[in-house]
Amino acid sequence: MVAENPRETRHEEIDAIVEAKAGGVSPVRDEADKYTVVGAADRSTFADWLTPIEEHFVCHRNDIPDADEAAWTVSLTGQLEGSLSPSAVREEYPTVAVAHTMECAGNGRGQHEPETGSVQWGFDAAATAVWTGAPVRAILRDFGVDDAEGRWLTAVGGDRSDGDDVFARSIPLEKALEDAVLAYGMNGEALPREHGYPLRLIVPGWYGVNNVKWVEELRVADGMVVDGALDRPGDHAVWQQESYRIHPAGAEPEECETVPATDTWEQLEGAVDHPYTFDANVMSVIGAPDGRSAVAPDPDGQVEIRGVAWAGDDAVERVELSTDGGGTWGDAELFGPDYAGAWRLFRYDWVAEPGTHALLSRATDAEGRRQPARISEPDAWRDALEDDAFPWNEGGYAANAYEPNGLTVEVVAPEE
Ligand SMILES: Nc1nc2c(c(=O)[nH]1)N[C@H]1C(S)=C(S)[C@@H](COP(=O)(O)O)O[C@H]1N2
Ligand SMILES: [Mo]
Repeated sequence: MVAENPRETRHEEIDAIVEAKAGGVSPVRDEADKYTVVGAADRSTFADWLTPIEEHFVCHRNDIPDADEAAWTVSLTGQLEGSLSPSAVREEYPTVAVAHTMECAGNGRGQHEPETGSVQWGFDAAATAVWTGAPVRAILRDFGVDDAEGRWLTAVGGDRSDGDDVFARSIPLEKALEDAVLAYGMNGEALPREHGYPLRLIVPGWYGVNNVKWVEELRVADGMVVDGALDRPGDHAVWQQESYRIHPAGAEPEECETVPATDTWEQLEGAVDHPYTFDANVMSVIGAPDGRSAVAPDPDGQVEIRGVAWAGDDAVERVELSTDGGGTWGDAELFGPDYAGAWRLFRYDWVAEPGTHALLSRATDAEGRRQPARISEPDAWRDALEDDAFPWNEGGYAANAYEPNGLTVEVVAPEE
């Protein structure tokens, strides 16, 4: 495919990130060759709870700002007044660590048929890191905000677009006060440039796009960002009101200042016409075996299947495993760390006969919502949900169907 406006800086950035991450990730380009993205290189990322920085996917639109911590400031605007330096964030507020499963809202986009454009992710744009920073609650309280009162927090990134749009995202103030963090550390290390140095917002359990990198403005207002809301040039609401909304082909979502429900699934079920991608939908991925080489069962004839399951800021209730392509299912065991907003590990002891087997996992969240089997045809929209399908949508967002994430495994005779 020939790109119209390939940006050479993209390639240099991708190459540098891939090199720095030493094989843990591989590049995924979009058709316009405009976006820097890299995703997990293989399934092994989904066999462990903590994702090393080297295996954590990277997704953003514009060139990474050449940030200097000493010169960086965060403007506080709207109903806030003042500014913050990275050293003030570090020194004047408590330090907390939060576990967060970051999933790009476009994860699974490449599973849509027909294709939906942009980056064709499989299941590779998900990862769990422990982020260190100051609770947004502590900062906002210091600036006089105690109550959510239906208000919204907008974070603006310091990355400059090659057009005139501003990377701004809004979340309900209630969520921001509950557990959001203005982060400066990742897995115990200084925040890497490509992950948002010097400061990024972390919104536990919410899709990647809400986790604004290179934060240079925080704004409290009565509504979410709409065009013209910010005191700066450019288009302010592209990433909140146009992109990252779930809608059928040809629909043009209206700008909203507020919505009756923020849970993404609840919006999809009908609460909002063209849902916003806020908290992540229930998902699971098998990490081992990885399907790349044949597996030999242990002397008891067993193979351990292991993976991760998440459900945004809801809890994972159950993970089921099928080793016969969905004909029969058994319950996997959930184990390991259990933090709101982060994935759970699951394991399943499989008595594996030699031969070829189709493995599938499907998770159910605490609200009783189970991953649908497949992505629907383009014309089904919400009706798809009743048919065990995820609605095909034009941006390819929030897909959580389990069949496309399955794998085929070759089992050989047990080890003696
Ligand atoms: N400023 C800014 N923040 C951003 C983005 C961006 O383009 N600009 N991309 C978002 C998207 S779409 C995702 S999926 C996550 C990815 O975070 P990561 O690169 O640390 O994995 O960052 C989000 N934050
Ligand atoms: Mo994303």
